[in-house]
Amino acid sequence: MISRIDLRGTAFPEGGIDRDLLPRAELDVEAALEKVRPICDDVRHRGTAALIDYAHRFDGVAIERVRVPAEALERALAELDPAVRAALEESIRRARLVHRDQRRADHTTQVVPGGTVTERWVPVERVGLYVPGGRSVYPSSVVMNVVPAQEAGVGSMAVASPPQSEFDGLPHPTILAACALLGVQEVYAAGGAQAVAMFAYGTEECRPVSMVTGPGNIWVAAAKRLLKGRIGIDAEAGPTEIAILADATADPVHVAADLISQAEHDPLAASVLVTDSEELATAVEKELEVQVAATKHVEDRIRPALSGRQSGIVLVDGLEQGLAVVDAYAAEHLEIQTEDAPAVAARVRNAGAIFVGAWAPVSLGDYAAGSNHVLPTGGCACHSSGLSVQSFLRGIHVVDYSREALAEVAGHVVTLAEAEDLPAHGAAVKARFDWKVPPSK
Ligand code: HSO
Ligand code: ZN
Repeated sequence: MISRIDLRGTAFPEGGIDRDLLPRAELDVEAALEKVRPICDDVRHRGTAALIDYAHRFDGVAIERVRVPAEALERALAELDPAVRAALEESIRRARLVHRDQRRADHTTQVVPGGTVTERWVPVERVGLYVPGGRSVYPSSVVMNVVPAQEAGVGSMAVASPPQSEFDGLPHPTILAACALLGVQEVYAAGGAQAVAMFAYGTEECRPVSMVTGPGNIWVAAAKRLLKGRIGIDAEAGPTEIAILADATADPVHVAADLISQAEHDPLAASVLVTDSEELATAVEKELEVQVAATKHVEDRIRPALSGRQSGIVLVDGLEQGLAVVDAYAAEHLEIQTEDAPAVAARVRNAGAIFVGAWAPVSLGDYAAGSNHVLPTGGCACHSSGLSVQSFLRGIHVVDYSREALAEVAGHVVTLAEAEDLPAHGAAVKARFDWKVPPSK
């Protein structure tokens, strides 16, 4: 079901191995851009009327308004299964603990006597959070988007999720209940590119936002890419990925279960095992057959995901090569199931999140570790981080210099301005000293 890539005996170059040797799904967001452009323009010009038309065309529902009434949110919370409510509350509590600790304090650096630069952290004023609602209805993703925004101090927040025909054109009730539980009152029944356009341009019902975050399908990713600049966005979220670096000490039952857990998301999901143990590889292959047969979503997602060219078992000569492979792969989620897992985990450079040892499966992080599950995919973990409080803050440099402090450096400013052939820059300093610039020390 899952293919093998044997890198044993391959020479690993100094700068790391070629990423193209490793399995990975490709998502052609570029090709989707031209399709979403007219949709975004239409929402820009016709607002709510366009959103109602798209709800009909893409979601098969007739709606009269896009904003979800407050009563619908209250009802969804009242009707939420108490066990799901308790689990969501615990998930929120743990996420708050972690994200609260991410808050940054303003910091002032005294550069010279009388000259300071303060880095002031200011939350984005208003954000739009996209929550998918097609194949995937994830109230946990509401938690993972809303909690960091709230802990960053974002004052105004709106959620959009596609209208569902079986729920009278409202978003899925569990999504609504999660919003209500988190105190989010502004929710819209809008999905796809049109929802991102609603947030970016605003409509009669929805005030424009400064930033849009949250996972979504290829249309959502394309709209975010198209409207980036007008709005800030988080990293584009592609199909989910799990990589496991394991040695002979790993339990094949756990390894197989964890590979299947993320394959369950999407036929394009990637499950990659990197190991130096041929015995483990064989045991995991056998275990996958057994466990896959006993789970749900087998034919539509798990089998295609595991047998797709984005998944595989990579055999390496040892831990050093294994680390080189997982660093080159830069997985969204990386599990370390080896001897002395904390020491191995400490050596990993590239991963969205690292799960250490036998008792930290990715599913724990998906729901209730306290960590965030909106993480960089597609190799972006080599340059980007997952969603955090920091994602919703801007650092503003506040420059405060006295006359004496400016005088001390004025000569250097004038010199550099002249070197760049920008004499007016220098003049702005000279004018303050009656054009007689004090020489810099
Ligand atoms: N593993 C997904 C998040 C998720 N899992 C939501 C379950 N629900 C991407 O990190
Ligand atoms: Zn998951």
